[in-house]
Amino acid sequence: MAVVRRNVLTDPDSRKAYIRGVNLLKHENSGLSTAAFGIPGPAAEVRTYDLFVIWHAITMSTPVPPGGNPHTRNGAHRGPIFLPWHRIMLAWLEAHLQRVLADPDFGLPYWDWAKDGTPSFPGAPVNPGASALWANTPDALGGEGNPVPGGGFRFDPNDSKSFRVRIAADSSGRLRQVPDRGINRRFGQAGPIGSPALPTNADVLNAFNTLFEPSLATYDLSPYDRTSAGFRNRLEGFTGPGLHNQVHRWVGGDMAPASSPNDPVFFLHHANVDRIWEGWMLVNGREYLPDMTAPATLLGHRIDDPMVSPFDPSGPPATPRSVLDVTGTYLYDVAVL
Ligand SMILES: [Cu+2]
Repeated sequence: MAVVRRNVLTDPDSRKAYIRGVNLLKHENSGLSTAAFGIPGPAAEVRTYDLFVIWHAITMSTPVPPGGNPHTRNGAHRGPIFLPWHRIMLAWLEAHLQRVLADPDFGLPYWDWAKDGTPSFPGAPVNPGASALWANTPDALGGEGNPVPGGGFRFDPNDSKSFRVRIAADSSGRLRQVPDRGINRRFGQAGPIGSPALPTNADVLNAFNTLFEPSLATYDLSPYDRTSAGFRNRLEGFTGPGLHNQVHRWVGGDMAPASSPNDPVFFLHHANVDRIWEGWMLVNGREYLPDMTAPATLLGHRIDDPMVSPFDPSGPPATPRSVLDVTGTYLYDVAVL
């Protein structure tokens, strides 16, 4: 039976369960150490939740092809693999949450950020930071600040079970152990790494408007990198208004660098990105490009390629094709269109 992924703003039960589960995974030793991942400093136990931070940062700094520039294309971003790679990442986290919550029916909730970015009537003021998502109460994510002052992931130096960031990427993307600290958020900053606004409902709908932009009917296009036309890059945000990238920039702080899964809103954000991709496939078919006739320089991004840096080497090799239809595993309560 497929689990249902629900709207985190309107489903307090899934929100509370998510907060509880993430805190459990933050406190659970994975059995792996920082040394196993080449992270400098004395070997320290890696918590299960922090494995996701490490996988993300390492894959993001792995160029495709090898020797290339990870800012042009890497093992998880700036290419067609972006959506399948994050789909698998979310499925792994969801499975771990189901385990620690002892609830096989738990579905990862999603954050419909465009709802918070859209005025309730034309010309009305928009204040996404006032969304109930960011309340400083234990059943919400806490607001902005360094560290965030409250919420279910508040850092308490005197409580070893409280949420704490232990590993983070430096400005060059390399992972470092950091003294235990809380999450940092800076909403709506201007400038090149910030964004004063969230995407709007119109921005999301326009990503489906193939009359306006015919390439949006195609999943991805050559050269399959950060310069491509097509739907994937529109949703990733290097073309058009910025969708996925813009949300990272609007939240700011720990959501900006390669270690962005340090902020648990990462997974709620990416569940919504995944929901938009699912909506695109419902309209345009479960189509993926490139196929295996593409050159080997795209290894890791072609439809039957195992992904670069798989999450769990003991699991079956994940390929884009294997995650195009996940309707037997999970469904969204509301389709995006
Ligand atoms: Cu990512």
